[in-house]
Amino acid sequence: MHTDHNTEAKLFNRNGWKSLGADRAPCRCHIKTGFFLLLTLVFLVTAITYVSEFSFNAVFPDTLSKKVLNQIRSYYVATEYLSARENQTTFLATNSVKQSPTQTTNLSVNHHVAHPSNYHFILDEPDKCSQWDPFLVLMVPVAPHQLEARNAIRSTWGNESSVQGKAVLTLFLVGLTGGAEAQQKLEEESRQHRDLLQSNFVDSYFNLTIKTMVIMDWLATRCPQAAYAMKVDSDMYINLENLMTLLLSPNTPRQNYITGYLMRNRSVIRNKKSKWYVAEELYPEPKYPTYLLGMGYVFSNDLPEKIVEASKEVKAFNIEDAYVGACLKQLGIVPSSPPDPSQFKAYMGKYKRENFIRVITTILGSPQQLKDIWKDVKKPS
Ligand SMILES: *[C@@H]1O[C@H](CO)[C@@H](O)[C@H](O)[C@H]1NC(C)=O
Ligand SMILES: *[C@@H]1O[C@H](CO)[C@@H](O)[C@H](O)[C@H]1NC(C)=O
Ligand SMILES: *[C@@H]1O[C@H](CO)[C@@H](O)[C@H](O)[C@H]1NC(C)=O
Ligand SMILES: *[C@@H]1O[C@H](CO)[C@@H](O)[C@H](O)[C@H]1NC(C)=O
Ligand SMILES: CC(=O)N[C@H]1CO[C@H](CO)[C@@H](O)[C@@H]1O
Repeated sequence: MHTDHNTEAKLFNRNGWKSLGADRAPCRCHIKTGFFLLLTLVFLVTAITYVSEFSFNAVFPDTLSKKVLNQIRSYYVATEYLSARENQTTFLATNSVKQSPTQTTNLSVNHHVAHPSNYHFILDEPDKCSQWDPFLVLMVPVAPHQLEARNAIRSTWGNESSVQGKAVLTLFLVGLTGGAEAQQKLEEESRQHRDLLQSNFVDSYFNLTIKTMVIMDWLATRCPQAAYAMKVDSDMYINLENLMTLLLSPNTPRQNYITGYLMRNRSVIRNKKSKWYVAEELYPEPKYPTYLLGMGYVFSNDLPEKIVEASKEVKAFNIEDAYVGACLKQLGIVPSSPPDPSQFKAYMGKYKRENFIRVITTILGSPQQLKDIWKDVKKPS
């Protein structure tokens, strides 16, 4: 989800959207400018409509699909949006988290801000995996207030406890809530569903790298028995049958395996206005190593422990999926392309049932859409 930086940055750099009118003479050109803008808009809408009939991945791998994906994502993260620029310093400081003496973590370990040793669980399900013995664990990072998204998942793919005879477990990870009342509600929800994990970092868009590393820590320490895990965002559709078929295939490695939507040769965004801006102090190289788009990536469950360990050597930055990519590079593990890359789709375009029957995962627009599509896909044909 942090990936469309390229396109967006370019668009902003060239003042394509924002200051078109301002750049072009402050004269009588208003009408002309307006007309030009309108034309651009009409063209874009037409292009989007046209392309959405096809596979976005195939037609516009790096430009328009990314922009659209971006827009879908923006709805979700808008409320959590924080000025990345002003908050880069958080990730620069090592040991920026004040340790309380009552904390269970090892106080002598002072890693960078994203290392999970800095945090502890407030809500935990430490026995869930020994009780459930899952083959696959779906780990969903979500903001505390996104109850609707959690409930949509609970009534769809999160409610599939067994797929092709293999146990599947879905858990949500949140950070700190804003206040006591929200915390109380969350604890109630936890008692009711027993599927919430909460860690004591500030829950924000900027802090998604911390969230991901805490997910890896939970898998490594509370669920080593699982064979595979998936980090999957709360606005995703998952076809568990297809995912299970991939995981049970004799060609799928049981170790050092990670797959999803591959991001190759991606530039780091240095435009300070971008949401995906990363300072050179945090990440000096101009390109990210190959990584998997954060919307949903699947991995053999030996990796979480290795990633947490490697992350001690990899300075934190705020692009969670690229950060995991940097840890994989440190480990010398190369992300795998899925047997059918079109099964990990950023954007599906216009709803077609047969596409959702074929795919493994794709981004949706709303929790309601997940419920609607789920119902439609599950109905006997
Ligand atoms: C805490 O971490 C230090 C340094 O990594 C290690 O030497 C020590 O054994 C750890 N203590 C505990 C209780 O885990
Ligand atoms: C989950 O599925 C079971 C049937 O398998 C159903 O009884 C239950 O209501 C479902 N839970 C939700 C939250 O939809
Ligand atoms: C990220 O989390 C850390 C640890 O809770 C916190 O100190 C920091 O303020 C957070 N940053 C943002 C931007 O939320
Ligand atoms: C990587 O991207 C750069 C432009 O940013 C391009 O010049 C180069 O050819 C690309 N390399 C590969 C292997 O695609
Ligand atoms: C501009 C901005 O959003 N700054 C945020 C940086 O992070 C702190 C928490 O560490 C927030 O309180 C600020 O609002």
